[in-house]
Amino acid sequence: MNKRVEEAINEQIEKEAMSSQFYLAMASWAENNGLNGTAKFMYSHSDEERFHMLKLVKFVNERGGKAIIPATGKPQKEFKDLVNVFELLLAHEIMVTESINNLVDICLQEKDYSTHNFIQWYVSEQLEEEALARTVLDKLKLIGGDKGGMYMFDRDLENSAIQLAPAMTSGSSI
Ligand code: OFO
Repeated sequence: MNKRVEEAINEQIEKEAMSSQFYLAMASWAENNGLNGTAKFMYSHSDEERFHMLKLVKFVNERGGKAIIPATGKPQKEFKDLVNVFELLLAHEIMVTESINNLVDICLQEKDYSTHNFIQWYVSEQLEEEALARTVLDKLKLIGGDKGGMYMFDRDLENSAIQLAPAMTSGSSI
């Protein structure tokens, strides 16, 4: 496997692992603050990020490279409120999108067209994740501090968490 591409994918593996841990910390915070729907959504999201990481690990190893399993730093454990949680999530996803774009760029420079093809799945995934985070943030801003609105929001997120799980398994095989 092309060394430069391998290194870039290993960096991406680390970012997906960081994403998984970050969303797990958000899930735990939400659970401790009575936001069970949000917690469920974040637990599913964390699992999804782990799936993204595993898919890359297997791809590198199957192509004759060596996937490096990263240690990740401790994610923050306190958040101001739900708006803060989703603002951080969106900022994180924007960073991940930039990283995926950089990976696409490296594949093209190295003329690694099969990896380029494989990475397109991540390009679409990032589009969806950023759009979802923006939609959620818009909703939260509309609700403002309204308690009834927050209750409904948390319940709605619980339902979207239920929808995330099948997409994770049917989207693409590892
Ligand atoms: Fe892996 O998609 Fe978010 O980070």
